Amino acid sequence: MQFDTVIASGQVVTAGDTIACDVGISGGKVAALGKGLSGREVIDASGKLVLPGGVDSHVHIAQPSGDGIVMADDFETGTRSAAMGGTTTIMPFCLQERGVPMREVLRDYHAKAEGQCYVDVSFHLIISEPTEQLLGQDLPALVEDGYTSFKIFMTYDDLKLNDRQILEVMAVARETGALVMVHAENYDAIRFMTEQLEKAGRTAPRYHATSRPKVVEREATHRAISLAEVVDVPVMIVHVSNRESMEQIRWAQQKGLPVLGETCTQYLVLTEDDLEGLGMEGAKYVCSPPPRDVESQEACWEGLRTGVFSVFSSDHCPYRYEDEQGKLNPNAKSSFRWVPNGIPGVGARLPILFSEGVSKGRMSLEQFVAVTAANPAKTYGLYPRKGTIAVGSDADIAIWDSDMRVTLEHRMLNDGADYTPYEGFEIVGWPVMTLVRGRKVVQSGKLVGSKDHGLYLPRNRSPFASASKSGL
Ligand code: DUC
Ligand code: ZN
Ligand code: ZN
Repeated sequence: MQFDTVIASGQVVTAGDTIACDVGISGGKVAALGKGLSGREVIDASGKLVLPGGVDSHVHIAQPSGDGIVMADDFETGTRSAAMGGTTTIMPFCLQERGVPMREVLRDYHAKAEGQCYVDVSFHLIISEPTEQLLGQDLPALVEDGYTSFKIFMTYDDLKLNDRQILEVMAVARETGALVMVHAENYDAIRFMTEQLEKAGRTAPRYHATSRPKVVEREATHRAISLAEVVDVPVMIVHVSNRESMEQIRWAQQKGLPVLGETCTQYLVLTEDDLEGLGMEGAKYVCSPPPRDVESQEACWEGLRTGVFSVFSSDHCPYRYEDEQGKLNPNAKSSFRWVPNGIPGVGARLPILFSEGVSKGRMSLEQFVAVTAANPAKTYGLYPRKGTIAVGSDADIAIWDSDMRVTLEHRMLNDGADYTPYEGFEIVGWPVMTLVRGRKVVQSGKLVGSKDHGLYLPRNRSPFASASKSGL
């Protein structure tokens, strides 16, 4: 039998195993795993690792960001950067601005994404205004249509839900089998701290981190877990930055509660000191929750290694630095409060975790695949189509050279930002080829795909969420 493509003689890694074999691809799917396969095109992967393409389940693309602020990536640049870094599926958020019906929000996002994606894309919803119409009619229908996860915020003026509203959204999630993702930081404490700092003239970017200390995250994490327990619904705590919050999740898991956790690149390799910068340079690292300290980094590694965090994401949320619509907008100098929150990372996520995790012996290859591809795909209802290399799965594959040494430069990431917070990082291990459904999208650092190849993916319900519905 002749396959369309054979990836020959590599080490094929999944979340379960590493096996020396060829991968036969036909019709964009993995059609066979075995030795001596023959194909119309043969890609020699000898000496290389053949991994499932990354699934980045937490990215922000073309998201409304407030007056005069524009996100650095649209779907073309965001998906291009994902592919450069070995990621083949991304899951951006469709943010509901208050007063706008969710269906309208979705129409806009779909229009922005249509024909502009190098990799596959699926959407979470951000709920900022849980009206009766949304809770009673729209969300149940949207879950049926494949929008099976919602993010809610416990902070930010324009997004924050109060505890009552959080309970109401969670109740709908329980009814419909959707998965709730929570941004856990205490709104009032952050406002209080921000006002105190501003009064004291402490307005530089570094005070962003001072204004949201670990305790505001730990308190909100515990509250989110408790509210989910009241409703009896699973919950995913996203972008966890430190030990205290990680330990809230571990405590809940040990109690048998269906609580999931996610951490991100910045919490493994950046610290609050990066916000010091010279002048306004610290704005490049302003994100929420903020990066913490070396002990927090250790805690996040521990959370990944021990399974407290099952998902590792980029939280790619890019704003240009030298830009009036970005980090250096006209208000930013007057206070950190006006520096848009978020940093780019969709392209750097996998190389950094590979280098810091696998190459430095902190995690196995299989663990790397689990937290970057298989678990996000499972958690959000895309598995086994995505996140593994198995017969019948989409042939989304990244071929890695585990010995390749790269000094990271922003230009390699090919996103729409004008910097990377990871500039100059010494990386060992690099994705040398990315295939999406059998088609090459990146080869040797060059974009060779086309932006109409990426598909929109409606999703199944999370197996974690459905399990709870049936009485976990
Ligand atoms: N939350 C995110 O998930 N991303 C960036 C900013 C934020 O607050
Ligand atoms: Zn968030
Ligand atoms: Zn985010």
